[in-house]
Amino acid sequence: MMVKSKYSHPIDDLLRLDRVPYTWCPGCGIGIILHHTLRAIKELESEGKINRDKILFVTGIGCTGRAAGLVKLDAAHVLHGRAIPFAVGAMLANPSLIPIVFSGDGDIAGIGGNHLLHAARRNMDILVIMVNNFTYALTGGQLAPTTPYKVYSTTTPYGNPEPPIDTAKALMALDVNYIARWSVTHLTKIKDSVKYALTKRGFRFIEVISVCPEIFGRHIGIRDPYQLYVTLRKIAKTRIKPSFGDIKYDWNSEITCGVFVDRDDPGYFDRLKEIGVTKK
Ligand SMILES: Cc1ncc(C[n+]2csc(CCOP(=O)(O)OP(=O)(O)O)c2C)c(N)n1
Ligand code: SF4
Repeated sequence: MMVKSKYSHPIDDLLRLDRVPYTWCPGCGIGIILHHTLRAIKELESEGKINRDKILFVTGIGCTGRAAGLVKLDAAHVLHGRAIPFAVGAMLANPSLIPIVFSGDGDIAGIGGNHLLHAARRNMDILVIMVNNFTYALTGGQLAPTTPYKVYSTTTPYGNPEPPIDTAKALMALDVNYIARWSVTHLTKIKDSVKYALTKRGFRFIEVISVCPEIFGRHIGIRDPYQLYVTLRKIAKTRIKPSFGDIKYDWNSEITCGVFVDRDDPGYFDRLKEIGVTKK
């Protein structure tokens, strides 16, 4: 049932208001990240740099994945871990599309990790926004490859014995055009970064550290959303052009944020033209 509101919001026209109230828990960071992603689209549109009808918004499965059903854009809510290959396939069929993959850390770096790796290796012309809440939230808090060392999860009741993957840092080994990491406390940075990345070619990866008070917060003993934001604000340190060695992914000390890579190498479609598969 549509909930009518007397209030309007600048991104209302990019949202399916008939889906309100959304199912995200109070204090969840995903809505904030989605909001700033949509604001980036809106600003680019008002500057005449993007046509929303060309955007293909793809999510996998998870709390983050629910975003596909909430946006008023061409959107696809696909199999768990398969948002990247879906976006790539759609783009290969119609290169005029602007694919945005918006999904969780489990979806992108866990089950979809192999797709991530190879889309990055190809410098494929897509933007991937990975919402990292350190857990498989939708399914109740199992261990993700991104879960910090020693932290409780429902599948590691004695604490996580595995070192986590720093996804953004790992992608630096491949020649992609853009890698940035922010936290959900960096509102303008998220918006500006998405805006900038959408104007670039090649593979672009933005990780946003989110807060999940319901699952991850409970697992680390911080249920209060406000306290989680305060804690994250202290840990998420922005550094200007950090070197590989400077980048940290440690919940107990620092999760380095900032732009890690920004280059303009030929993307996959440029290389198709270069070898004569498609017209110049
Ligand atoms: C092939 C397959 N395996 C497992 C699942 C169960 N499953 C649904 S969502 C999910 C993990 C979600 O975690 P993440 O991608 O990090 O998203 P979040 O819910 O944290 O936003 C899993 C394992 C599934 N739907 N499909
Ligand atoms: S379980 Fe966590 S990630 Fe999922 S909606 Fe609730 S707070 Fe957000």
